[in-house]
Amino acid sequence: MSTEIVQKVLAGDVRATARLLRWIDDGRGEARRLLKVLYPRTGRARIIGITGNPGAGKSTLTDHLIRYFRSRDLRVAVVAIDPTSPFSGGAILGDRIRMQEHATDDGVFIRSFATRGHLGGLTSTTSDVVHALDAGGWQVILVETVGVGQDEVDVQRLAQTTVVVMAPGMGDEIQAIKAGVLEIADIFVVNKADREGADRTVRELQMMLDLEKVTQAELAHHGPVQSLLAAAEQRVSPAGWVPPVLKTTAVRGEGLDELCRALDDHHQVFLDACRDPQFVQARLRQQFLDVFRRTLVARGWSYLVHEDHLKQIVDRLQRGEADPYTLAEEAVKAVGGP
Ligand SMILES: Nc1nc2c(ncn2[C@@H]2O[C@H](COP(=O)(O)OP(=O)(O)O)[C@@H](O)[C@H]2O)c(=O)[nH]1
Ligand SMILES: [Mg+2]
Repeated sequence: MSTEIVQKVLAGDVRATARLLRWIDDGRGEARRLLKVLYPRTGRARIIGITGNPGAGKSTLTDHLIRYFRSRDLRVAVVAIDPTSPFSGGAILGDRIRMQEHATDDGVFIRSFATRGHLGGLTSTTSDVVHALDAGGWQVILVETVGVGQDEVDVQRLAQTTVVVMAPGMGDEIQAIKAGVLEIADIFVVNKADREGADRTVRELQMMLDLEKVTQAELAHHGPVQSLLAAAEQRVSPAGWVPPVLKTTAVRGEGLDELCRALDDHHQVFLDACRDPQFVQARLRQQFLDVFRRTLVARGWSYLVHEDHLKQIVDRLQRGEADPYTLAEEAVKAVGGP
């Protein structure tokens, strides 16, 4: 049964792919088994992240990008992680009608997922979704996320190129620093250039980018675990790329040529960087740490809910028999696993 779905996913079968993505999203063990089989077929897709606050214009831009890549005859998949996305039916009618243009094109695959927040640290499975699509031969994968949560930042680390979309007068600028989006952006887009304040937002961004360079240079000295965590947090991106700040008016298709050119330029820089084995190793290490962290947390959590383990621990705490540090270490030892 599972070999059949694997074959279908590899052949780009839309229904089988949709089923696998649902399994991934539901966190079914079966999905992980299939991902293991699919993994050797990954690594071919061009993965582009598009992140920014709700309403910034991500989906409108994505719509143009789909058309751009389709005009080059590439198979395009869109993964939207955004409860307000038109793909999930949460937006105004006009957007949804516009998206239907792609519904009849079998070279386009669009799926949306709701953000789930940080349920017990079980972070998003979006990278698994991307891997499945990559194995299925989708040549361009556009991942639209709302760039505020850790989940989203995690996803964008997987992307080869990340576009951060902002709109003037939305308070995006402050948000940007908070969510660390400056660090993940390869290209900044100030959309809604038809609105007042676009030039000011561009200027402010440019100033913040200059500041960022300074703070990065003075990153502190850490112990080995902190260094590992810091490395896991940091996005691996090609050295020497200076993120451009572009202006677009997505509703009118203005500035899109420049955006597409910047995407292609960055893609080339990324491909060049991949000729350096150390760069590839850094990316692989990061991908592993992501899977490792999720495996660890999932194992730990299922141990706690299994056979009332958590209750037993809390009972012992309540009776004053042990401290939480010792109990946590004992629990970790017990988790072990095959
Ligand atoms: N004025 C103006 N509105 C835009 C522009 N781009 C998108 N919008 C509108 O802004 C709203 C949100 O766009 P959407 O693409 O759904 O944003 P998302 O939430 O970031 O995906 C929609 O009503 C769009 O039509 C633009 O360049 N100028
Ligand atoms: Mg959207």
